Amino acid sequence: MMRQRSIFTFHSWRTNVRVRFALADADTYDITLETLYNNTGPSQKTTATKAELMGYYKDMNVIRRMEIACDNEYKARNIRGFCHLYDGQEAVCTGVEAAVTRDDDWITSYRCHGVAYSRGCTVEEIMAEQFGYSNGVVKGKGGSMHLYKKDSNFWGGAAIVGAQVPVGVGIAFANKYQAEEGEKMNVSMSFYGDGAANQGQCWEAANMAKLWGLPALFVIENNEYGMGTSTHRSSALTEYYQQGNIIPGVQCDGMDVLAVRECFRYAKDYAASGNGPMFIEVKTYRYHGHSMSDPGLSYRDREEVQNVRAQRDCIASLQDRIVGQGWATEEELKQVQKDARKFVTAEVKKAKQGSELPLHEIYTDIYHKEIPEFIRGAEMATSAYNGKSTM
Ligand SMILES: Cc1ncc(C[n+]2csc(CCOP(=O)(O)OP(=O)(O)O)c2C)c(N)n1
Ligand SMILES: [Mg+2]
Repeated sequence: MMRQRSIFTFHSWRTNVRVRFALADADTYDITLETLYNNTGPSQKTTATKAELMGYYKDMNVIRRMEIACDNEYKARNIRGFCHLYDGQEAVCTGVEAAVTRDDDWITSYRCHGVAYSRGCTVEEIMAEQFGYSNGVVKGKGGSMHLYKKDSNFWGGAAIVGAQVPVGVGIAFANKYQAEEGEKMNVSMSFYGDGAANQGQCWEAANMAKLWGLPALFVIENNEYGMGTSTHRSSALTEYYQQGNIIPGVQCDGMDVLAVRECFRYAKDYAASGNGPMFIEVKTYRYHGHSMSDPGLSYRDREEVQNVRAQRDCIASLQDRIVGQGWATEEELKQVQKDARKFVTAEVKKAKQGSELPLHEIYTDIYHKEIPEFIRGAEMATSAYNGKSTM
């Protein structure tokens, strides 16, 4: 296994200085981070305990197995509709969750399974949601793209590209509005893709966030493609963390869970302390095609994917660190992988024991003061007038 060095890059337009900071080699976890602004930037070391690393390793394996289970269930036609998988990107959600608290808000795109797991949704709930069953995280009413967990301040799962970004900034506004004077604020993190990053609504939201000094993090998960379009074909600027103009930006290696964690510890503190927003670019990669209907090989070749798997994979590089440190043997880590697989299989089984909600449930969970008279379903059989089927 090739060892990767992890890079933090901080960019300040004010000083127009770009500094690259290398994490120390994989078997030590100290990182040296220097100034971003006014010599007050992240100058710290990081240490990770065995328990932390083993925890991240387990979680990342569970997410990967869960995504493989989604793939299988989709192909078996037990999951229908849109389904976007997150394998390859596991270090992002795992590292972020390790850095922030659940009082901080998180909103993301349709590629939301990993985030939902990190925010505390069970695998059973995530799978059942995709089966359309009532034991799903939102009772089977949302599906793959609309996972939520209100009690962990996880606000979805948005299917419209970029739509979550202004909503996330609205949440940041609420956080500032409701915060006690002088106290640290909860931050609101809007995650979006490289394909969304040049949308007008993202720029507008960033402008407002800066203008009003909101505790907002603009987090671009750069997995190199928006559907089948590579970043180089769609974006004049491919270093997305520089998009903020006068908003500072941070770039981190999204295939390194510790780099993600440190990056978000820093960014959270920056935004929570009243310094305003920050742009973050997390450099990651997705192994699957864009969605289940995309084999993912017409715009990139097999070799590219294989190279990322061989050289940058987030689970393999963490494994390398743990073994290098002598905290576990390869056999022990293989056992963790086996356990994750067994666990996910059992959760899928539990999920399958669920069932669909009755039809009248389409009248509930609607953001409307009174029960509406008419509900239009996908077809006549699922539409209803005054509670009665129109068929
Ligand atoms: C407003 C809008 N335009 C187009 C689409 C179709 N669409 C769905 S995903 C996607 C690509 C987005 O890519 P990116 O932001 O990089 O996210 P990723 O899928 O890589 O996570 C597009 C164009 C959509 N859902 N919404
Ligand atoms: Mg993308």
